[in-house]
Amino acid sequence: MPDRRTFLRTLLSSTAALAAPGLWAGCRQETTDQAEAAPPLRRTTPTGPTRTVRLRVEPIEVEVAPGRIYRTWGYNGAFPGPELRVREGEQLQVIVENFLPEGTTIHWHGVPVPNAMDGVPGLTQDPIAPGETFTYTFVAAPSGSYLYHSHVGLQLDRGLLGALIIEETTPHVSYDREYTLVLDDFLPGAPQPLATSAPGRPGRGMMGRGMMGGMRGMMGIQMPSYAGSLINGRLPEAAPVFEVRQGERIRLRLLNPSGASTFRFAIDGHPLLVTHADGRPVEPVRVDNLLIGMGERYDVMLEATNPGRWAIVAIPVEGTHAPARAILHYRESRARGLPSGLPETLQGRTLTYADLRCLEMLPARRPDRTFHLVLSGGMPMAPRWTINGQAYPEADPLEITKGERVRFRMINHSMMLHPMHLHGHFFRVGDALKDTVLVLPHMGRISFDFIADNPGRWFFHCHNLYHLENGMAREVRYRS
Ligand SMILES: [Cu+2]
Repeated sequence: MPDRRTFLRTLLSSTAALAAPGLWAGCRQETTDQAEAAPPLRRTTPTGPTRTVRLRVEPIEVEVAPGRIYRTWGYNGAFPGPELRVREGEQLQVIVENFLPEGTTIHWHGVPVPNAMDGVPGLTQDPIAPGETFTYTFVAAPSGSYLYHSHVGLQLDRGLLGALIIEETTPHVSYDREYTLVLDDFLPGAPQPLATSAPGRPGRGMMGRGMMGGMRGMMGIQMPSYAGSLINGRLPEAAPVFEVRQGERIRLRLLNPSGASTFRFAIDGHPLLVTHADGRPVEPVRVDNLLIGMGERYDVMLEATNPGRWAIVAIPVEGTHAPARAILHYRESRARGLPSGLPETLQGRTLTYADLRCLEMLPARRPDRTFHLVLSGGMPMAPRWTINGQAYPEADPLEITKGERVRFRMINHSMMLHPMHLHGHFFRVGDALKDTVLVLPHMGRISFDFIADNPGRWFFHCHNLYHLENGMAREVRYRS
């Protein structure tokens, strides 16, 4: 039996391995027969034991840097919330107790759960009232790196977020050690809705930093007043240290549950071998850095072959808040302190969606239904963010029928990034399966297809919390 590293090499070097029955099927030339033979991504019957987790949602205090206390909300006293880790196929039962002064829900971002477990207030459930308890139950499948977070108002930007890891039974890549990196923007106070200001007059909640704030407001960029960026809840002054040994292969799970920040991520001295996008396995692709939007996840493999103490950075690409920093430290290294400067790998090759080749399938066929969706907003005096001119909840549902292949074609008429997220389904963008996709500003276009195989009332929205809160969302509704 070859070890997993040998298996990976075989996979990379041999197209025969890709075509082996029951192993992997390339996602570009599939037939309907092959699609039926592949294991379903969505599962309703558990193949493992039930795991029960209790989450207390409560006001907490956390130390984001030495002596810097952050009063916020969290799960089980922690920010980010505790990492939930289960095996693929297990039944996950999460008992949520609400100790907040207002209602809350939990959304299992990326997991195609049954509709009633999706945690969207007004669509799939009423908020869990203060003092009340609600139990979410679903099969933990398919494997992948996911998020859980509140879907009520701006609560996500108040610390109600965490990582949900569903471990593979048989990973397609081998590694010696793994770490989870939760990238976030740091808002010291309670989040406030953003008001769009008149030209030249920075408004409340805007990046009110003199001329720059006003300029950016005029240019259609609206951001909350973030005081920095975090990795695993820590500012650079308390940068987390990820220890490795020379020769090890490290799996990093990069998650971006932030309120309004797309990050450019890089590690000095080390390229990144991208192995999963939004939890779905891809043919490993080597890059120097990557962009990760709100709601997106990437798993990357790192070969620890360059001893030292290296900077890990996540730089916000919109807004003026400072980057997040962490440290990659080789046990053999005597270096101390926070590596200064920016990684040279920021200058190298950036991952694009065209680089991603999924190892799973969506049947190849023409769409049965296509929606053309124009994303707009950020204009002075017009605070709404819209899809085809409508702002949720005053917006028509996008109606689909079970069994259809549905195509969403999006164009971004605004000056900000929109990470568009579909609940309850994976979609195919290029040759990748994802659940969140960045639509670039200034007339950026992208389209994705999905199979309508999970009936219910599903949310489709921008994962920039402030765009969502100002209307950039639709219900995707199955006709009964
Ligand atoms: Cu947006």
